[in-house]
Amino acid sequence: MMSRTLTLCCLLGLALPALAELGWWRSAQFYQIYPRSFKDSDGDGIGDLEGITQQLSYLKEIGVTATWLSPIFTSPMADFGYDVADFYNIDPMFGTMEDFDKLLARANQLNIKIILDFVPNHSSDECDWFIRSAAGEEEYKDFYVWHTGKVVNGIRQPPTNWISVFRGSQWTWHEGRQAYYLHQFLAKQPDLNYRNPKVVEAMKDVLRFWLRKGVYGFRIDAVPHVFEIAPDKDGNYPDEPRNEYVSDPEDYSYLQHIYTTNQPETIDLVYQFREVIEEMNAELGGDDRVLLTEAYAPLDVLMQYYGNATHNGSQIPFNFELISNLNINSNAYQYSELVHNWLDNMPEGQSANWVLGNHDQSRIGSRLGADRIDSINMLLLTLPGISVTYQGEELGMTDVWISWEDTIDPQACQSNPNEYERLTRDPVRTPFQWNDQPLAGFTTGSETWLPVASDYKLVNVKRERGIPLSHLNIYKQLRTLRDLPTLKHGDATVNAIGPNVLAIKRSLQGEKSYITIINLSDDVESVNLDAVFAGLTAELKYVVVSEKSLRRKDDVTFANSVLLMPKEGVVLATV
Ligand SMILES: *[C@@H]1O[C@H](CO)[C@@H](O)[C@H](O)[C@H]1NC(C)=O
Ligand SMILES: *[C@@H]1O[C@H](CO)[C@@H](O)[C@H](O)[C@H]1NC(C)=O
Ligand SMILES: *[C@@H]1O[C@H](CO)[C@@H](O)[C@H](O)[C@H]1NC(C)=O
Ligand SMILES: CC(=O)N[C@H]1CO[C@H](CO)[C@@H](O)[C@@H]1O
Ligand SMILES: [Ca+2]
Ligand SMILES: [Ca+2]
Repeated sequence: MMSRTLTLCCLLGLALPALAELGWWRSAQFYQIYPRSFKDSDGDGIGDLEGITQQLSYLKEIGVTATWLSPIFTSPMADFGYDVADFYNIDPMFGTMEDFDKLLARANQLNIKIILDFVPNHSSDECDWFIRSAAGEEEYKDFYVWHTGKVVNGIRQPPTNWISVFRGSQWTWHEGRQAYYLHQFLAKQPDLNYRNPKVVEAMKDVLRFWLRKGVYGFRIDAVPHVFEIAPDKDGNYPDEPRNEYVSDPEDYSYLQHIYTTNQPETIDLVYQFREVIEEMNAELGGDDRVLLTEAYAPLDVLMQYYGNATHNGSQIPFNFELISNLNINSNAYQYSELVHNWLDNMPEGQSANWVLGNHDQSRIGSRLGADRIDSINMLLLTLPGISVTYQGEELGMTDVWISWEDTIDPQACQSNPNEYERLTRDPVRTPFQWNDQPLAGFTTGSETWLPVASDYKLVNVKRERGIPLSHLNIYKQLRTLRDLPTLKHGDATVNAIGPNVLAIKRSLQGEKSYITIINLSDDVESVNLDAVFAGLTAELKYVVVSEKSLRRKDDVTFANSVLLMPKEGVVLATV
């Protein structure tokens, strides 16, 4: 039948029905791979592209729709790849362009979409553009932000008091050009000048290049830092005001960053990047391509990233409400409020997204409590919209303590032995734990770039596959639920039931309702769900339980008295 229809279509010269899946991302499962730490294929102790290709089937196993890779571009690695020297090439540490093509081909076979990390704010100082700019070449001389500084009492000083995210002045003197250049991060990361239209066009070309190769979009890094305030008519910039409560003049928090972050032009740049995405959708056809934006910004600014009346923006402005504001002592009212902050303020027709872990933040188990890992994954995967999981959170990996001597994260290394633990991101970037072999099966070599967690014999993919209620298997069960129409398209009602219990109801006309309830506390109490949610059946069935549960999957309970163990989370369904 099928083939006859096809033949007929062809005979009549009709277009085949579109196979493109528009809006695939609206309820997708995104997974962040930190390539240095995912899988090492050649024994040098550093993860690489071939390693990722080998393990893509694992992503399929846990139901990942799309994976975004932290930077893999040519880089001197002063900031682990967030200092790009060639936006058009792969760093040899990770492999070759051929390896990348193989990764894309394998991902296509498995129907997993590859998203790249795009670092627009700056390049490496070893980037050809910077070298030409520093040399004053006409085409490139305004590719970066240069200023000759000011002279006070006969002494040359940087043009402003601006402080780098990684401590110290944002301005570094360049002998060759005889001027200061701006860098919001390391001196090895000069900021590109987005007030130069040539820079904007050059970066759009970078996007086009990778989209034509077959990636499905970008996660755009550190968007709020892209623009600084425009210089005045004399080419000068204003100083930023102080934060009186901070005394260390080298520390980023010493100043209020009103002129170097979240400038209004940023939003428009995101809209322009989205136009490139649409232009490429039209050129290449097939499934939608997406923009994910990383911005730690006020909620009203984040909502503008989605778009306005006349322009579309980022489909996925990362929602950091939960990651930034929850801590181990947060109560259910706070959880509920943070969830509502996004759902209630999001523009109509957009999709919510939920981020609870990434390469810059302490692990979920370390931040919110190891005994809440399953509950937090239940929250992440049953809230409406897009979920984003950082590698290893599905296994319940926790922070690895690393001494000052062994610390390599530049954000921490630029501080001191007393401060580094607050700043270091090494503990969340340790090698992925595949099995109980030496070095957790991450490498065949004898050492790794960061130490492997000492708990790897207990926390690893191989072992957790064999334990019915392991973190991994609960994660997989939750993933399966997400294919149900109720979880894909249903409404969500989120409520705190007292300070200790958070409840989420998902419902859809004509379908079963699903209720996630999480006990954040250490006390036992029973809840009456009928008092919180309308339209439940008298009895509810357990759909996902955790290792803390006394109940089994498919057991039933009365909706008006559901008992939860300390820190237990479960998913129930109407019958
Ligand atoms: C929407 O964004 C565009 C592009 O940045 C801007 O020109 C326009 O004024 C905005 N419209 C509204 C209603 O804010
Ligand atoms: C935004 O994107 C949607 C979906 O692709 C499209 O229907 C709509 O026309 C776009 N809106 C604007 C203002 O471009
Ligand atoms: C949550 O656990 C605490 C501590 O064991 C207990 O007092 C409380 O009753 C539990 N909550 C529910 C809804 O079961
Ligand atoms: C939030 C943040 O700062 N993210 C990235 C921004 O860019 C710097 C420098 O490239 C990275 O180190 C951060 O991870
Ligand atoms: Ca390697
Ligand atoms: Ca900038």
